[in-house]
Amino acid sequence: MTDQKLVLHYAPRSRASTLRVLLDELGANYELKVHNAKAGDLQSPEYLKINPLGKVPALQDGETVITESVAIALYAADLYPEAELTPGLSDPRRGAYLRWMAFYAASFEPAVVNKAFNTDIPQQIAPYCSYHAVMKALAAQLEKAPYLLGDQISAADIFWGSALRWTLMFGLVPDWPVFIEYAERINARPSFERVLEDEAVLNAAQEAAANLTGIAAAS
Ligand SMILES: N[C@@H](CCC(=O)N[C@@H](CS)C(=O)NCC(=O)O)C(=O)O
Repeated sequence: MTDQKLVLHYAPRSRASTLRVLLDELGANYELKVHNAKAGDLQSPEYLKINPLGKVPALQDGETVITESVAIALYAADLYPEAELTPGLSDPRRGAYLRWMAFYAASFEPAVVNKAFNTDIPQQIAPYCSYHAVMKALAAQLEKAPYLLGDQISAADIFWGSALRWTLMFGLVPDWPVFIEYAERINARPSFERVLEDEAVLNAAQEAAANLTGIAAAS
C-alpha cells in the first residue's frame, strides 16, 4: 500500500483504459490525467517530458515515471498486494505471471501488429516465432483454467482480458471460443463496465472538441 497519490496519464479507448481498470481493481489512490490524443495533447512539450514517445499510458508515482503498459501494471499491482492480484515473490504462480505479462509486450503485440499490416517476418528472425504459434500458445494456456494462472484472478487477467476484447473486436486474433469466452468472463467485471461506460462519454466529448478545432479532420 502506498499513501502517495498516483497519476495515470490516460486517453479514452487506448491501452491506458486497461490500466485504469486495473487501478480501480487494486483500489489504488490515483488521479486520472485525461489527454485528448485526437487534439494532439500527447505531442505537447510537457507531455513529451513524461513520455518522449508521446504515448499513453504513463504513470507517475511522485518523482518516478513509468511508461509501457506492462511495466505500469506490474508496478501498480506490486504497490497494492492487499488486492491479491499480484503473485508475490514466493508464490509458485510468480514465474507464470511474469512470463505472460512479458509475452504480451514481447511476442503478442508485435505478432498482431505485423499481422495487421501483412508484414511477413521469417520465423527465425521474428522474436515471437510466428503469429500462429503465438495464438496457439496463448489458447493452450487459457484452456487450462478460468484464469490465466489457474482458479484465481490476477492482474494478468485484467491485462489479457482487455487485450483480447480489443483484438477480437478488430479481428486481429482468431475468433476461437477460448478467446471469446475468456474475454467475456473478464470484461463482465463491474470495473470494466464502469470504465467503458465512462470513457464512451469522454471519447465523444473529445471527438467533438477535436472536430471543433479542425484537428481531427486535418489528421
Ligand atoms: N508500448 C506502449 C504502447 C503505447 C501506445 O501505443 N499507446 C497508444 C494508445 S493505445 C497511443 O498513445 N497513441 C497515441 C498516438 O500515437 O498519438 C505501451 O504498451 O504502453
